[in-house]
Amino acid sequence: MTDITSAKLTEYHPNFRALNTTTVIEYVLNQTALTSLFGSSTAEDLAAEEIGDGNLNLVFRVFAPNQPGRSVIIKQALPYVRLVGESWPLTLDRARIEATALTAYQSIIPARVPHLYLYDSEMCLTVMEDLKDYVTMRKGLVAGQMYPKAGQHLGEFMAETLFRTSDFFLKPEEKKAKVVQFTNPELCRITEDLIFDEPYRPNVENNHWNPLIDQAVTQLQSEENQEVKQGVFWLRLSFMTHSEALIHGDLHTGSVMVTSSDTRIIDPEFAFYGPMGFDLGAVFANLLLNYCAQEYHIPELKPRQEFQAYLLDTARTVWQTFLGRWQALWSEHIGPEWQAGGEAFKLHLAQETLGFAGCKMIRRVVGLAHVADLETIADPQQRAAAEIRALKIGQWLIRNYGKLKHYNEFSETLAQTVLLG
Ligand code: SR1
Ligand code: MG
Repeated sequence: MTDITSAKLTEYHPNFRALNTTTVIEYVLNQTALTSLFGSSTAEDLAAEEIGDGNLNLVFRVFAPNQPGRSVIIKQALPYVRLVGESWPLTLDRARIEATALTAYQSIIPARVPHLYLYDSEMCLTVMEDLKDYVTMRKGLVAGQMYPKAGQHLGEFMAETLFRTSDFFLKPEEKKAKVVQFTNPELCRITEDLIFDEPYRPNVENNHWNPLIDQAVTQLQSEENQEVKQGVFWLRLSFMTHSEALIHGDLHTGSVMVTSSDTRIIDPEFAFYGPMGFDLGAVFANLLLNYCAQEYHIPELKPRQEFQAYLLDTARTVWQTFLGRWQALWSEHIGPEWQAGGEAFKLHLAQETLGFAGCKMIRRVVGLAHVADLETIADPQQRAAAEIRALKIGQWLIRNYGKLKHYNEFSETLAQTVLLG
C-alpha cells in the first residue's frame, strides 16, 4: 500500500509514544491547557477507558468518576492502520489534518463540532470535548432511533463548510494555500484504493464479502460491467483532481454524533481539498445502507416502513437544507466572475453526489471496511439480501448519476433507488 515505514514515520515524531489507559491519565494531568477541567485532581481521582471502535486510531475517555462533568476525549493516531495492524504503516500527520480541519470547522460553524482543547503535534493527538450523551448516528440508526434535527444540521454543515472553503468564497491565493495545508496523500490513497479501485477488481486481498453474495460480486467485478467501471473511472478522477473545497473526506454516519436535538461532526482526518459531492454522497450512501439493513432489523412491516420513510425524509431534508443554505451563501457572497455558473454548478454537485454515494455503498459491502448496519444482521441469508440490494442501488447510482437533468430531481431520484431491491 505504501513505502513509508514506521521508522520513517517516527523520525518526524521522535517523542511519539502510544498511550494506554494508565499513561493517558498522566498525560492529561501534565497539560496546563487542561488544568481548568481537572482542577486539583490527582491520578487517583481519574479513570480512563479506551473506547475507539474506528478503523485507525486510539480513542480514550479520561474522566473523574466522582465528579461528573470532568472528562475529555483523547484521540491519538497510531503509526499504522489499527484495523489491519503494523503491517500497514500510516502517516501520523493525519492528527494534524484532523486538528486543523476541526479548527476550520470551529470557525465556520462552531455548533456542529466538538470543542477542541488541545492538539499535540509531538504525540499526534487531539484532546476534545467529551460528547458523552451522544451516540454515533450509525449506532443510533441501527437501533432504530430517529434524530429529527440531524438532516437539517448535516445540510447546514455541508453547505457552510464546503462553500466557505471554496474558490466561491476565498481569495484565490488563500484557497491555494489551504490546498497545500490540507494535502493528505496517504489518507487519500486509502480512499482511492478502497473506494474507487479494489471493490471493482477480482482477487484483491483487502476485499471480503458474505459468501452468499458471490454471484452478485462476480457480476460487479466482471469485464462486462463496463458502464459501472467507467462511471467509477470518472468519479475517481474527480476525487483525485477536483480541489473544489475542504471536504471532510469520511462523512459516514459513524463520523456524526447525535442526540435527539443536536448533531456534531467528528473525525475529519481524511480531510483534503476534493470534490464537494464526496461529502454529500457519503451521507446519502450511509442513509441508504441503513435503509437496506432495516428490512431485517425491524421485523414488523408498519414500524419498518415508518423508519424507512424517516430515512428518506432525512435524506430529503439534508438535500433541501443544503441547497437552501448554499443558495443563500451564493447570493450573499458570489462575485461577478462566478455568476454565470450557479445553476450548472448545483446540477454538477447533485450528479456527483449521486455517483459518489453509489461508490460509497458498494465499498461497504465488498471492500475492506464494512458497516455495522449490515454486519449486525445475524442471519447470513437476510444479510445477503440487504447487501445485494445495496449493490444494486450503488451500481444504479453509478450508471445513472450523469443522467440527472436538474438538481431539483435529486431527492426523488434518490428515493426511487430503494424500489430497485
Ligand atoms: C483502512 S481504513 C478503512 C476505512 O476506515 C475509515 O473510516 C475510512 O472510511 C476508510 O476508508
Ligand atoms: Mg473515522
